[in-house]
Amino acid sequence: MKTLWQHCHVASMAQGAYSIIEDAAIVTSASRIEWIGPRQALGAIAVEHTVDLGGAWVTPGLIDCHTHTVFGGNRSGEFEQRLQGVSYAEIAAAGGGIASTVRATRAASEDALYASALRRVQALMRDGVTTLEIKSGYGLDLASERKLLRVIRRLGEQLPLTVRATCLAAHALPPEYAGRADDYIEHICDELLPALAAEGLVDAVDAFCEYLAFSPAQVERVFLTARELGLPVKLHAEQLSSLHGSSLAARYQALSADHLEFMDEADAIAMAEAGTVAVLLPGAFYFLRETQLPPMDALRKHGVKIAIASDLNPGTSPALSLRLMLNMACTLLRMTPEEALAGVTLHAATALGLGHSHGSLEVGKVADFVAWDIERPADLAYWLGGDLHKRVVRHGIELSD
Ligand code: DI6
Ligand code: FE
Repeated sequence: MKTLWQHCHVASMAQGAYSIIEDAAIVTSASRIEWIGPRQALGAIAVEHTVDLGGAWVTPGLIDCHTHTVFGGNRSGEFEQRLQGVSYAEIAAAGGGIASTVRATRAASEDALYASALRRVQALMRDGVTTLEIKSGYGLDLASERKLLRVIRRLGEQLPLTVRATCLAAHALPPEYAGRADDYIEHICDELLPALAAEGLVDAVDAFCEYLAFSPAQVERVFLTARELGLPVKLHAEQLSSLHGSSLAARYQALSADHLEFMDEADAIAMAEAGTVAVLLPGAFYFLRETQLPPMDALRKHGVKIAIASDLNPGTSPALSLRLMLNMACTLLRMTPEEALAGVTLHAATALGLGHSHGSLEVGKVADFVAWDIERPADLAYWLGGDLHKRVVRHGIELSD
């Protein structure tokens, strides 16, 4: 089916800039963009449908490239405790933190995990998200990680949404491996990852490189296994301290290194050379009341592509709005609204290995876009959450509200 979408302005985000086309037209053919440009340059064309977008601003569908959306329970009780002065270390020593989410996740059925994640995914979709990455990492054993990845696959099958599944088995040390981190890494490399990859449940492999999680040497073993399995890698790096995980990620041509508050200029140079995207997570920065900013000047100076994501997770970023993250990227990380929008479109697509097909509105790419009832593109980073009036098109088909 061929459709002409007109009476709109476009911020195509080609090359990661607004690339504005005023009074634009878009022609979609089945799920792809066949033509895009100024309306008066289109000429006569035979289409089956014409849609009047009422003067809306059209952007690519938003892409949330780093989330932990599937988990059991939540940690609002810990949030209350922390506000009363109980420290993270005390909460963790009492069995809280990631360990409590792992317990709740292991105990939950696949259907219960699906139902709770569905609500969160629907919240993200109300913000114009059409592509979503979701990590496992709260199961930490083969059966439980499989359960999470199956829920992630099911979300992608049931919803009008492109979902990428990342295996984050190396997120934390499960209790049955206490004091034996190397043995757990060996289990991931020898059994868990090969099995889940063979089942077609994994699109990419991630790990948490941190003094309270896994060392660069342990992460490297996971990366080598991913390479043998033909899977791309990503890394949680430099969130709380500088272990140069981001440089390690670059050495393995990682799609992205994420968090990065404590990275340095040498890490930025390594990432730029490898084309590894910097995924910044302003929700976690805010929720942890972090004061160390990622080195924005070094990232810009060396031309590292910067993506923004929600990091939606129960411990450090219970963020249900990607547009709110745009605002925080501007207010907290000092990004411009244009950089922030590129961070949830083209650069987020690249961080998922989808830069060739998603993330900008160009001929041949998928027709995933949002027509926003706004005055100018910066409005997307300006409003603090809320439900902006919009129409969402995925694969050339308008979704009902
Ligand atoms: N970094 C984070 O901020 C989260 N995971 C990670 O690797 C924390 C996850 C949690 O506390 O549940
Ligand atoms: Fe994360």
